[in-house]
Amino acid sequence: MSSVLTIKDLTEEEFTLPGNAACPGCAAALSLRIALKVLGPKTIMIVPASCISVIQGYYPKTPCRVPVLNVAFASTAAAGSGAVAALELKGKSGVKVLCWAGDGGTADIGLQALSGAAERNENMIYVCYDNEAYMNTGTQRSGATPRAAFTTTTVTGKLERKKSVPEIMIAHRIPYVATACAAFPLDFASKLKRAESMPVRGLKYIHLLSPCPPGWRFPAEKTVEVGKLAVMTGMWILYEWYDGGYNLTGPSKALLEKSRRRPLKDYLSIQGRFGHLKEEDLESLQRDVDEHWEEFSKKLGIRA
Ligand SMILES: Cc1ncc(C[n+]2csc(CCOP(=O)(O)OP(=O)(O)O)c2C)c(N)n1
Ligand code: SF4
Ligand SMILES: [Mg+2]
Repeated sequence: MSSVLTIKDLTEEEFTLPGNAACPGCAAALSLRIALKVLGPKTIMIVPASCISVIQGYYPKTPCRVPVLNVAFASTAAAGSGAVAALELKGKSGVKVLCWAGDGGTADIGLQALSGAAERNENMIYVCYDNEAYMNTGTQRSGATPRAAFTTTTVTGKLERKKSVPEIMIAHRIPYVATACAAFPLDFASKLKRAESMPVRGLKYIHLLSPCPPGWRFPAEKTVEVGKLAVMTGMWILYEWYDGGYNLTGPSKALLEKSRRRPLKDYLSIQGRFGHLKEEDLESLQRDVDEHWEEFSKKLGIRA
């Protein structure tokens, strides 16, 4: 596997242009900018209904300098599979297919199409930008919304736990699965580069935590701070899975020991969506994080 990219490895050329419809502080728009710098102009994007479908353009304008196929909400991975097949039939090599879908479009309505594409091991990259709710339609809960978070359909806090799509993808035994966070763009860029340059054909999946100021209820200038806290508190673990084994990446490498992790409260208390929580709720969520790490640490070093 190649090493971690530095800022000098990213081209100064821009493939998403300013003046688009993203909210100030939108991590999804920031990450898309980075992603297209890594993948370059020979990329076809497949985008379902979501904030990104709005950001990539109100017809006839678009900020994206690559072709974008807008598809129905459930069909991202199916449409991506079709694009891969069409490119192969036309004998066009070197063109990358990038599916870029939200958590609603991935963890919920698009999951069967994604599972089918993973089982067929379609030769494409799939990024789920996870802002942990259906943001484009006004912050309804999704399968990826974390427990206790306020959304407009969980007004006293979500009761269920977050669904782990990366673990579901690992169960499909595709060549590459990783998590990333928009606040660590070079970690994300390195993972995309790895996914792109792997010699083996097949589906590469990256699950990108993408803080959303209006949906998570924090000021727009705090996007990177919130994303960093998600990782530093251990709420979000940065890892890769390939060749049957897990590796921690970025700052998560140093967080196996509980004492090195920031208290979860630091992450929760700066977001309005967790503003209703009492001390005992915070303690219960902290226990979830600690248990998750304990479970996760047992998988490290095992290759099967
Ligand atoms: C079949 C269908 N149901 C509902 C919608 C309405 N809709 C458009 S975008 C969206 C939310 C998408 O959520 P997510 O995938 O998490 O992306 P985000 O908006 O958060 O970026 C919904 C429900 C739709 N376009 N098609
Ligand atoms: S609602 Fe959130 S994800 Fe959607 S454009 Fe605004 S900041 Fe980005
Ligand atoms: Mg979403």
